[in-house]
Amino acid sequence: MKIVEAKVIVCCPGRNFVTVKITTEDGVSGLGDATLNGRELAVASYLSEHILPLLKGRDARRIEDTWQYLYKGAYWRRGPVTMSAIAAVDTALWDIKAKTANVPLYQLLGGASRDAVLVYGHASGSDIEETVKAVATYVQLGYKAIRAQSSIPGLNNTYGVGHGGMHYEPAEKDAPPENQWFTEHYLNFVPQLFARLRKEFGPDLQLLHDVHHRLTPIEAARLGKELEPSHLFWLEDPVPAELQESFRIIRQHTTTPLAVGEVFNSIYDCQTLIQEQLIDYIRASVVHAGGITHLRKIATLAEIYHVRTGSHGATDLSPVCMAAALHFDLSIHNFGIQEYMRHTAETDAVFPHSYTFENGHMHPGEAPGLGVEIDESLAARYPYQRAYLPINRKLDGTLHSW
Ligand code: KDG
Ligand code: MG
Repeated sequence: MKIVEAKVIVCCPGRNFVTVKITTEDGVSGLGDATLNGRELAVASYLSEHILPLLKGRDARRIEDTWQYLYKGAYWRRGPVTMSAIAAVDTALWDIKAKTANVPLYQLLGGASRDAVLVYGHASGSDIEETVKAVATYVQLGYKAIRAQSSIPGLNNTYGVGHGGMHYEPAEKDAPPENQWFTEHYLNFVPQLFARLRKEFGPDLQLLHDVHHRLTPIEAARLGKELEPSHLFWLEDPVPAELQESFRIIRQHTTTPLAVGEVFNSIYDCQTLIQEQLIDYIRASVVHAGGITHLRKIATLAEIYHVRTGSHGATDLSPVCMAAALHFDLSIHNFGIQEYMRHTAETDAVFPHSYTFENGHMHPGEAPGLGVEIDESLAARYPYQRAYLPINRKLDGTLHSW
């Protein structure tokens, strides 16, 4: 089954998305997401200049071999640009394989391990009481798990706080917005927020929080310890994780479960974290961690060490990635939770899909393949717009992790 066409589609229905579309000689097409927020055109160019010309004439059925060909064949390994590009091709080939077999992708991945996939939504507010109201809105919508973020008193802008409504996109046009950071304010505030949320919503609601890489290991240890009475589902990205060993310090001090991995692109980024059981949830995603083929290997390693998955699912991951993630989540045994940030109506119109949300859970649907398509003529009406993620500075001006 030869590949006859492979192209990259860049569009901006509210935010930028990079999509690969591969078509075979018998007219079956598959899609893959290659979006890397703030660096979209680097991946688009890697695909169109270096990868897509290699695909024509290849057998679309040879998914593992194509993955190895693109990974080992480049000589230069890993990295978010390379791995997102490989991921998109890999996802499109899985889509084609499942469409050809006339089954939803999860059936090829071993079938359903559960009825539906637990997801968490994002609630945020400008202070504690507004965040309580935002969490209540998600509870009313049926969510069983909710991430809570709040503005920090005294800081002009804080990661994770939306501008009202359910859609949040931190990237802004033309130049990176600037956030402010002061660790002591943050560390004093967050335990108060979660104590209030527990008091309001009781013990059953699953509560999550994203530190977004902004603490040192010993600061993260303090936060984890102080959050223990609030029984978080997880504390995410407590420190930047280039240094995997730094999690040993956090782990020695707290029983708050830890999640990490949304910026990882390879199994080698989380090998120590998993094998030393330094984390509880691995958040690597289909799009940034080499596609279904590579993410399955990460999940299998994690399963041996009692680490569960919790894939990244922010709005910069397109509906194509969301669909792929849901098939993956439904099928693997050590699934934990899936992040679900709703896309805007414009995005959903460009990417019609069969996945659904009900009662705090999602299902990928029963359409053959991924169950998501792209309306190319609608996509063409939304051309690419350069946008940058924010940067973060301490109050004295020092650049800090965002
Ligand atoms: O592009 C960056 C976002 O995907 C990231 O900031 C979102 O941390 C994030 C999350 O947990 O969804
Ligand atoms: Mg995060």
